[in-house]
Amino acid sequence: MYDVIGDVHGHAEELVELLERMGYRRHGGAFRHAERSAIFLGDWIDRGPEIRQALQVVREMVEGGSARAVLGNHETNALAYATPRSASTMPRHPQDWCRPHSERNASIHAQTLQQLPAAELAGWLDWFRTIPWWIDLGGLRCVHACWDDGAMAGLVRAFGPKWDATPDVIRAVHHRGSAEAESFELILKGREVALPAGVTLPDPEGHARRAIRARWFEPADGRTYADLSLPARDGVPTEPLPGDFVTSWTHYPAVAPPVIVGHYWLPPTEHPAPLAPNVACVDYSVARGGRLAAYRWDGERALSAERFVTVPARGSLRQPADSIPA
Ligand SMILES: [Mn+2]
Repeated sequence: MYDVIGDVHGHAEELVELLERMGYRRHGGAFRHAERSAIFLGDWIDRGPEIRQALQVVREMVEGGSARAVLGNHETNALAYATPRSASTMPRHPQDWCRPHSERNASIHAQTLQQLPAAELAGWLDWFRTIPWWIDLGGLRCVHACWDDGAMAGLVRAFGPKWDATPDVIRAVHHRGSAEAESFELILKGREVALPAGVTLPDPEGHARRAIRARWFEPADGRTYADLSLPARDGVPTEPLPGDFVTSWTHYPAVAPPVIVGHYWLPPTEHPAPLAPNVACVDYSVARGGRLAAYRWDGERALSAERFVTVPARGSLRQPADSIPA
């Protein structure tokens, strides 16, 4: 059975503590468990103090056969940051990269660029290329942000049943307005809801956002913006969602297999619970002084609050949330 581990963001010490708490021990060059294996949900890089060590723990387990992994948006962003928008001309401006080298994007990626020399980072990027964007085990589904059968089918049509995230694939999923870009955004970054005209909310870095992340596993009819906000937060309008939005909305069915995701920076708690009977999130914001979390899946169809394990961020006193570099 599987232990599904949320966003690590360079917090290797907490990752080792979590693995040890779940009975994993290092031998033969990787952490292993006698009866279980791990699934990592991506977002190993950026923000935290020990990015290299976090990557090493994950990669050793994947290569040693004691874990599987899916990519997070921070890894695909790192690939896009290093990929010229054009296959034939060298980038000359910040926007000539698939992920523009803007001040905001550079600051989000800064810890990775500082901690890993360029040649070393290139090696990690080549490894990221080989990692899938989702895993379907039949009874359990794992993806970084959102399970969407239509988006996944579209990517398979575009790239084949299994692909490496080559520079051409990265360019295709960053070609603005393309179906591939839309599908990629959906599964790696989640479904968003545009806020009413004129309304903005600050994102964690303080940038004004005109959309919120949405509970993609719930119906929208009769709901307000605040009802669909993931996580719930102050300032989200409590007015009903517009009719055209409601009619175009599709959601993950309640009868579909359980899905475990990371990505959502949920407010830390010692008592995590599933978001729905068939959806759980294991991102409890370790990189903002929260907790690193895992869900221990034993084949159940209805997910249970009792299956979460968390460890607190070690650096939470050293590094209060508002001092963490964006
Ligand atoms: Mn993420």
